[in-house]
Formats: sequence, structure tokens, C-alpha cells
Amino acid sequence: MHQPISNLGWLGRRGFLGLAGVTALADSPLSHNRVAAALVAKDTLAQNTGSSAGSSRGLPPLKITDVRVIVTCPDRNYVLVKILTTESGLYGVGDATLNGRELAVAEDLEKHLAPLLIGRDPERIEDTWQYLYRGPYWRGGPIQMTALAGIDLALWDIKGKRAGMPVYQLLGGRTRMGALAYTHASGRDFAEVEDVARRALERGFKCVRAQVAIPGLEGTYGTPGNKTPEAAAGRVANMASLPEIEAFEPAPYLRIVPKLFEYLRAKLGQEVELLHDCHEKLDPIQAARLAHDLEPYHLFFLEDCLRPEYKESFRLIREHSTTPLAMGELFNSLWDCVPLIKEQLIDYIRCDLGHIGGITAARKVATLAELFQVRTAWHGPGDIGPSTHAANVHVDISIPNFGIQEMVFFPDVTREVISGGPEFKDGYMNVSDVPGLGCDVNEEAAKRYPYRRAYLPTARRRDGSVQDW
Ligand code: EZ4
Ligand code: CO
Repeated sequence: MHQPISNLGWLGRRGFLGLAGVTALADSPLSHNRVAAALVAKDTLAQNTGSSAGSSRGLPPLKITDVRVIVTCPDRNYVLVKILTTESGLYGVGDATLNGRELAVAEDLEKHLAPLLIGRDPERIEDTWQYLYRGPYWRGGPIQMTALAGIDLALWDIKGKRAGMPVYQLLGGRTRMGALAYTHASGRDFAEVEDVARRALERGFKCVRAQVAIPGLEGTYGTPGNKTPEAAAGRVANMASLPEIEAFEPAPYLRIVPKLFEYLRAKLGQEVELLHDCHEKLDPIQAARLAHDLEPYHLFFLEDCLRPEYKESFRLIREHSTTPLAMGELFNSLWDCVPLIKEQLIDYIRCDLGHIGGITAARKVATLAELFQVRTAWHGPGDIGPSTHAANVHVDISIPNFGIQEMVFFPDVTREVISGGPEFKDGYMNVSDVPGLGCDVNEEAAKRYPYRRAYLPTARRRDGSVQDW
């Protein structure tokens, strides 16, 4: 990454000398990119002149001057994107974290995308999205769409700051006073799940996602295994530097989950909204059976039953059950959502804004869903940063068909590096009226927490074969 300026190679002396102001950046890690970018940007600048100049309340035209990619591990790994502009002090912060593949996204941002952004007008968000999505010919995939989301969020942040408005105002203004939130309750047995759920209810939650370990199997998605729930909450410090292997068998899983919800309804009553995450590990007929068996316990929804490749298979589940269905945290294309929404095969679409292309993508998914009576339930785990959680809530409170919002509480060490983000109160999430998305990054603090390689666990069946985690 540290390219001496003399290595500019193909740029040649003439090109280099033609770039005013670039030499000052020569000793910074991205200098080569910036120099190359300034040349490439000649074309994009040509596209950027004209109508957009001065269009924001008579303010002078704006250009992107720098794209900083910050990889940091305050408790877990995050990839942050900071986009600076020609206006002094005006920058945007986005989140481009893809759990277990952070460096691939960072490399895409630094080496391929940053050079395309320098010199562009940051206010042209849709055009930049199209340019970065369709422009390179090779479109899509989780790495590219996460990188694009990071840029998209930073650009919305800039637009909000420039307008002096929180992003939800730019999206049409409030439709609700807060975003109904759900949290996770997991345990090694029913009593532990109940205990964690009760603590969540005491904290104000009205909706709880419940997961329990499968007896006799080591590790079950979303449960603490032999760790305490706190220790298992995904802290990278506790994660192996190679994937942990968990075991899964459908038969005992399909037996225990309905029993868990029978137990929780008996102990917690009817008022609390209960959810369960299948984490894409079931076959269609298994999912249909589980959705059917869970009907007496009236789940808010059953999350991500099937592998993301098998959209049509949701028809089978629908034919057998009235349990509401949610799907989508592994989607990384807008078009993944289309068959499920237009056939009304699900009740909640739960894309990850950080992996599908940011706010620009989410508002299209939300509008498509609105037309087919599908509500939103954006993915909100700890492995996407506070900026994506903020983006979730800005969208949630400005669309008509919001459903529910998954959320986490970030530890102090994360907040030391990334400040701001949505706040939880009495069961709902909300954002402040700070202009933009409301998050900031402390680059000095970020340096104190260098990246640490970490993987998600993987799962295998008893016979050793690979199973979806
Ligand atoms: O396992 O984001 O609903 N939430 C989830 C998450 C996912 C992680 C994977 O990196 O399923 O906790
Ligand atoms: Co999930």
C-alpha cells in the first residue's frame, strides 16, 4: 500500500506534474491511488459539470477529495469509510464491514473504488451507486455490495450534513415516533433462555428472539454453547483465529424448538412478541414442518428458514403454515428480493443494508415491499457497525411499511472508536436530529485496535459433512 511517488509508472512525468496539490499527499498510504484517481477523475469531472454545480442552496459545487478506509477491531472487526470533500470539515462516515472477509472489502475500497470517487460530486448518490454497480461490468456479490454500501452511507451522511438535516428527513420525514426493536435471548437450556428474555423485558423490550442449544450437540447457532451468554456474544477476543466447528442435526432441532416456545409462552405469557432464527439451515419440508409446529405460539416471525438460493421453496412453507416468515439477511442483490416480495411468499424482508448496497438499495426494496404488503425487518447484528444501524433506523422511521428492527448494544470500546448511532428506549430505536447519519469515527482511537483475523463458526453434521451454519 505504501507506494513511493517515483513508482507512478504509467502515469509518466507529464501526467504527474499536471496534478496540482497532489504532491502534498505523497507520503500517505493512499497517495498512489489519489494520484491515479486525479487523472481518472478527468473523465468523471466532465460528467459532473453543469446542472449539479451550485444546486444545493446556492452553495459552491462539492467534490470528493479523499476516501479513507479504516480497518479496526474495537471488540470486533469493522471496516469504516470516511469520505472527505472540498468543503472544509465536511465529510461522511460509512460502514463496510463484512464479517470474516473484512480485508477483501477494504482492498476493494482502497484499490478499486477510491480512485473512481476522487473528484466526483458527493451529492450525486444515485449516479455514483449506478456507476459503481454497473460501471465495472462485474457486478454484485457480498464483497462489492458491502463496499458500495460503505460509500453509499458516507454519501448520505454528507448530504444530510450539507442540508443541515438528519437523513430520515431527506427520505421523506417521519412516519413513526420510533422503530420497534427486537433483541436476542439465547441459552443452554429453556430456563436460561427465559432468564435472558426476562432481563430484556425488564430493560423495556417488547420483542425477543429466542434460541436454545440442541441437547447432545456441540454448539448451535445463536446459543452460548458451553460459554456464558455474555462470553458468547461474539467478542472477537474469544473467537478462534480459525473457524470453530459446530454440530447440527435437523431432527433434534425440529423437536426442541417448538418445545422452547411452548415453555416460553407458558412462562412469559401472550403479550411478549417472540421470534426465532433458523439461520438458513433447513430444507423446505423441514421448514414447513417447523413453521406449522410453531403456529400455536404465534411468533412475530420465523427468520431466514431456507438457504438464500431457494426462493421458490418458500411456496412450500406458505402452503403449510400461517407462521409469519422473514427472509433476506444473506441477500446481496436487490433482485434477490423480487420473487419473494412479488409472490407474497414472505411477510418481512430483512436485507442487510450494509451488504445490499446501503440506503439507496434499501429504499427501493422497501418501496417494492410496500406495494405487496410486505414489511421490513433489516438485519441488525453486532457485526455491522453503528453507521449501518443508524441507516437502518433512518429508513425505518421514514417508510410506511416498517415492521421491526433487530438491534444490539455496542460495548464502550466500540463506541470509543465509532460514536453516535441509534438509541434504545422503551422498546423502540431512535436517531437524534443531528445532521447526516449521526455517527463519527475517531481515527486515532481506531489505530489503537488493529485488525485481528476472525472467522464465523462453520457447522457439520454428525457424519462430518458440511452443513449451513
Ligand atoms: O449470524 O450477522 O439475525 N442475525 C443474525 C446474525 C448473523 C451474523 C453473521 O455474521 O443471524 O447474528
Ligand atoms: Co438472522
